[in-house]
Amino acid sequence: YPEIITFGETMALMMPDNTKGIEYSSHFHSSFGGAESNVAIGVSRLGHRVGWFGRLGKDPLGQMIFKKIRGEGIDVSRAELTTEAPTGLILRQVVNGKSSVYYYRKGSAASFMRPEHLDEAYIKQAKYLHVTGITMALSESARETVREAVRLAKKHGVKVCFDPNLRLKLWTIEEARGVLLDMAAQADYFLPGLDELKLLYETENEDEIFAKLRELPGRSIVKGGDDVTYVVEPDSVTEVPYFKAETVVDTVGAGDGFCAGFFAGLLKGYELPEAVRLGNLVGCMVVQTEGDWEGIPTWEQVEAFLNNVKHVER
Ligand code: KDG
Repeated sequence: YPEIITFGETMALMMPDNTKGIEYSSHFHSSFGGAESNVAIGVSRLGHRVGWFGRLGKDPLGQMIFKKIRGEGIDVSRAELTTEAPTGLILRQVVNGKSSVYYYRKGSAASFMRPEHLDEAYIKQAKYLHVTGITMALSESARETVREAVRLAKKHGVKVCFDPNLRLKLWTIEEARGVLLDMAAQADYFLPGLDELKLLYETENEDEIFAKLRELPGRSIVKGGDDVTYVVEPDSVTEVPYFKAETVVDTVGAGDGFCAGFFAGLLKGYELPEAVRLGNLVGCMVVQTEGDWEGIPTWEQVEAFLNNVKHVER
């Protein structure tokens, strides 16, 4: 049985293999992406049992995603391929060093997710449930599904981890604010980025932000500080320094890599700052590779890095 369960929308991802932009490209690299499945891939590579579910279209893109997620050793027994609607698609380009995404996901299979799709017995046996604000932005029924999953988790003492993952291409800050802050107040671990908090709390003042976080019942782990991640507890704020990336190739997926490392740390029984340190390390490794999840290390690679084991070429 999975130690941690996550669910959400995973989309096919197409990206030009150059920097001319989508409009002028005829060759595309095909992959897939979704914040929750990125996290699941990370937790699995770091040596833990993880379940991911969501609805995919019963179409070639859905089949591709399903097989690849399963191929990462993730339990997909509750995922469903449906003829109800197609698999969502995301196009991404990097032009002049600026990364942009274009979504083709309105009316996708995942947006038809409903509370009835949840399996209480499955959620009940996990230690952690991970949900994100992206799912809450997809549709009213997907939002209700997140709320119901959290209710079930709480009923059974499963700890709730919530990453707001604010996506302003999916909803406005006015629509998102109340929904995300309400969920933050229910989480055992709230995992926002500092820039998201500035928008959610409508202030640039970090002391004010930390004061608000301290009022939440759970712990907050704040990503995206200048060179630290913050652990906010009722009576303290701890700074956990970043690892230095040699080269930054692609920052997308860094937050998901962080979450994966952090959850793996929790599952290994680490104290909070130590789990955050593992999150920082995984995030640092992800930004050095192109792609959302491709660069997430295995546990062996983490150990090799920490023990300064030299790479043997041949
Ligand atoms: O965190 C990376 C995700 O943003 C990416 O994989 C796609 O889930 C995604 C989204 O909705 O933007």
